[in-house]
Amino acid sequence: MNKRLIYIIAAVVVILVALGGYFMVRNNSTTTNQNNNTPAQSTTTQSQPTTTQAENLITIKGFAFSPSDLKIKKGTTVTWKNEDSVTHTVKSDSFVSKDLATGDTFQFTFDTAGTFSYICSIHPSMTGTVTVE
Ligand SMILES: [Cu+2]
Repeated sequence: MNKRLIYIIAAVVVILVALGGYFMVRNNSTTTNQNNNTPAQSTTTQSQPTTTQAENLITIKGFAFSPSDLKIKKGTTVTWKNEDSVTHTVKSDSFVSKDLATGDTFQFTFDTAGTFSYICSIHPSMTGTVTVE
């Protein structure tokens, strides 16, 4: 009789330990998931510097330069990107690009202060200005 009782108690203890272990593992994995969420949020915040780079980008779209009046500091490189379906150019007294097909870019570094007016030599009604401080 006593031996049977000991076996039953032992069995109950084993089941309780097993269940306890199961719930502990479950709680741990939940905590790990919460930790994984935190770095993902900070990655989203890091995408902000992209806006700063775009400041020196002039897009050519809809037969217009955008922004048409860009202010920069001396030594800054400006990039023009043609996003139109037709070919455009960037032409001024100081710099001239080749024919820019769709997706093509042109870069110029402004080392002297002043106001630089430019046009598209194919469509002279397209005008823009870069002011270098
Ligand atoms: Cu043009």
